[in-house]
Amino acid sequence: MARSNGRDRVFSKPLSDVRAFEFNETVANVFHDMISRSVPGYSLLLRMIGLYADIFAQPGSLVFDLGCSLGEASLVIADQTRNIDCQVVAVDNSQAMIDKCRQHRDAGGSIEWRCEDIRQTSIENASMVVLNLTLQFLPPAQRKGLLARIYTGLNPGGVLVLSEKVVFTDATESDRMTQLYLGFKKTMGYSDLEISQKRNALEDVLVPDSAELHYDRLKAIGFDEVYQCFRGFNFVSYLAIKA
Ligand code: GEK
Repeated sequence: MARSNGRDRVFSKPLSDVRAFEFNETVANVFHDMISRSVPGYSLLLRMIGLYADIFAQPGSLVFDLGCSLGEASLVIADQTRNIDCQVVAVDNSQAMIDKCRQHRDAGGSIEWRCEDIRQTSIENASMVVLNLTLQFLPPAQRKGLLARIYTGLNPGGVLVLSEKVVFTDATESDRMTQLYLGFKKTMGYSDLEISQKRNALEDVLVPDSAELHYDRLKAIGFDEVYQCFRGFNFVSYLAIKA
């Protein structure tokens, strides 16, 4: 698989001015390492997405990977559905990410890579939609609208996979999860400086919702079954099924 294998050192040197985080070429070049060392259970999440594709992808349908970054989930889905006549549509609004995805073309012949804002993506005839750590980057007020469009565009029996960083309403749980997540990042080789500079860069860029809000919103939109299938500290993943 064509992949960027650089080590993430984006925040390793003291920065006089920590700018808002962007998915630019510098980040795209090291993104596999960055996300693998920053999201507890990232590789398991990808395996779970493959399993869902195996169970839920329908012949003749579309499978959307919204905010695909380097296309890791898309490649897993394409591999899992290679014997099913379905089309994977992978969307990201970072040109740097999509340029790298297009290098995967040989590996994933059935993937359509689109540089597009997911708020503009028309969702229809979908058996599966993946928002793996993407919704958290949309302005909070626009999240329900996108989820509702996804629900409308899903075929009966279709699923949404929603993975997110979350915040906690209980102060004790919030402090404990922050402590554990900090510890996790250190075990993954990040320094205190890297952790704090990245946290500053993500302020107002990655705005997490609470787990309760996610669950209630998915149910309010109409999803018939909503399951939290994964949790790693302050990261969760839901499987939301349209009957
Ligand atoms: C994975 N899903 O490896 N339109 C399109 N793309 C967007 C938008 C938008 N409005 N906002 C953010 N993005 C991937 C990981 S990363 C998660 C997803 C992270 C894109 C953004 O460019 C980036 O590539 C991705 O969403 C979020 O399974 O970095 O924590």
